[in-house]
Amino acid sequence: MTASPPPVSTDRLVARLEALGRVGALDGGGVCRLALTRADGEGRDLVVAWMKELGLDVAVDRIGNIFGTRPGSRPGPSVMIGSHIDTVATGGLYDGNLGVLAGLEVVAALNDAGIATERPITVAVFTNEEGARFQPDMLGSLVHAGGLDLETALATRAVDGALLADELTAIGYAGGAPIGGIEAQAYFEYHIEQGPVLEVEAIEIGVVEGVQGISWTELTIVGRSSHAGTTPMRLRRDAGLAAARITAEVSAMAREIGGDLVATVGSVKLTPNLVNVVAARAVMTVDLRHPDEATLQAAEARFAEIVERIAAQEKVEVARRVLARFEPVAFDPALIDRVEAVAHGQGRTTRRMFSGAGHDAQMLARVCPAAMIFVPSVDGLSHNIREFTAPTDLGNGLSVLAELVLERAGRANVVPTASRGDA
Ligand code: HGY
Ligand code: MN
Ligand code: MN
Repeated sequence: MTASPPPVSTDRLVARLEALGRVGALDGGGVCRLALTRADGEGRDLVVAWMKELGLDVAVDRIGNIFGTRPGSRPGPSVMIGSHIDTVATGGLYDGNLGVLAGLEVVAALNDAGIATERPITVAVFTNEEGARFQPDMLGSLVHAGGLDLETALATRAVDGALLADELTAIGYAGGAPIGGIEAQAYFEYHIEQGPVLEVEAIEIGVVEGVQGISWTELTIVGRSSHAGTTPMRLRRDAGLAAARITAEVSAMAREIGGDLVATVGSVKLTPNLVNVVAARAVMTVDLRHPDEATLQAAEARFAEIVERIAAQEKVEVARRVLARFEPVAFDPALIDRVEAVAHGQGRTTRRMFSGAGHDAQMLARVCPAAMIFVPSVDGLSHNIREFTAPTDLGNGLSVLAELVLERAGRANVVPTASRGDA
């Protein structure tokens, strides 16, 4: 049975995406709202203000997750719509923001149409989904789902040395609500694909079956600084060379194993990082991902062998620190079927797919049925200031989300005191 959704407004969604995109806007386009920075705090303030305008009950938990709840006609677990508004340093308007602001748009449309629901509806903003400043990624939703204890999370150090607890307090989001206090009966996350598949295949809606496994490792390579001009190659203990060789071999490994395996060295910091000094130290990150856990473990074993061999050859010491390790996650089959059926009911083309990116939905899947809706990314780009999804595509996913949420929350007979939903 479909629950014909209230008329949602893509224009109002785009207006909110653009308004939020002005917070932390980069010269030349794009957004930088790294988790728990002042810009993230300002973005949170804007979203909370919109939540209050929509008449939502706002709660902030102790890891800074924000929950805006529209009461239902009967108490009980919420139908939760969530994502994140923190970005990478070269972020776009849509990654994460779309899922949160589409949730607000669903609420606004219900308010405008005077539709009450039986179940409460909660729009959630999870802390530090990106993992760019604090690791692991999806930290806030992981704590919410009971996968990381609060004290450990609060004690996390940022890549810039700041303490997570201090940063949370500094932006005013060290909330008092208990972790996991708002229970979800189901969780929907609407997100851009961030890859090329939907665009290349000209498909409108991605029906996401799950998220691939993620393995993040930090290597600290210690060699010995020496003079670039006087030190013969055979006498060097060059941390920079070791990092470069590991980078090249990990990438070659991914290409050799092939299939869906991806390997990325996104960060390399050399010390002293000077033109005429053989690097004493290199701190680098390696991101490995694959949809199959056994294949990911095999890649990790190969990665460890590469590091050991190169360390011996270059006479450097290497320390490893796991930054994140999540096994592949499968979403709820019944909910996946509903995403597909609702999209088809609205005349949309679909294809089932695994997510290459991590998402808060993979953590919520630990505590309730979860599913995701994807829409195309132009040129498959994300984590890039040119990230773009056309308004038509934004509207397609928004309508599917609205119908799924109303179906799950159930229409109630009472007419709530609606508030205007203007952006
Ligand atoms: O890294 C990821 O997949 C996500 O953007 N945190
Ligand atoms: Mn995201
Ligand atoms: Mn992201």
